[in-house]
Amino acid sequence: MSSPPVERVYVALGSNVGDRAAHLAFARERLGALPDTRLVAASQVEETAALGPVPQGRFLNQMVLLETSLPPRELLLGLLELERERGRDRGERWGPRTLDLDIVRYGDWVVSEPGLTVPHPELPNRDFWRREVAELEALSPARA
Ligand code: PH2
Ligand code: MG
Ligand code: MG
Repeated sequence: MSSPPVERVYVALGSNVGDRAAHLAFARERLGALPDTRLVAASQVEETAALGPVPQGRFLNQMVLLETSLPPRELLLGLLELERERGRDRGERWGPRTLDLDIVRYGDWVVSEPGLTVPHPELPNRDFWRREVAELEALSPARA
């Protein structure tokens, strides 16, 4: 029997409420423990000014590289569950959050479905995401 393909997936971590570093540490640990998933590398943690229309506190942001055979929708459900466990309140769009986990790239896949757009549409607008992805590509180059 053939095994499902493993994809390289970039997931962005963000937090600007509560113990931000602890929320990111929780995410790194639990992402690596998702089924059929391995955490390959993590970028530096960066403190960033909040982007967008809502005035709010500064974020800690970080990117991780996963290898996973979970399909994108299943991975997304796993991310949403981790956000919930960290008490994420989904009240205000782009509002403050304990933990935000976004699929930024899923291999070379292009997905456009309700609640799931890959690559993430904000990737071109976020210098820190592009810097973090480049850092991870250097740490763990994709095999040809
Ligand atoms: N996420 C947002 C809105 N604004 N700003 C920064 N600096 N970092 C984020 O991760 C972020 C944001 C919505 O997801
Ligand atoms: Mg986000
Ligand atoms: Mg999100």
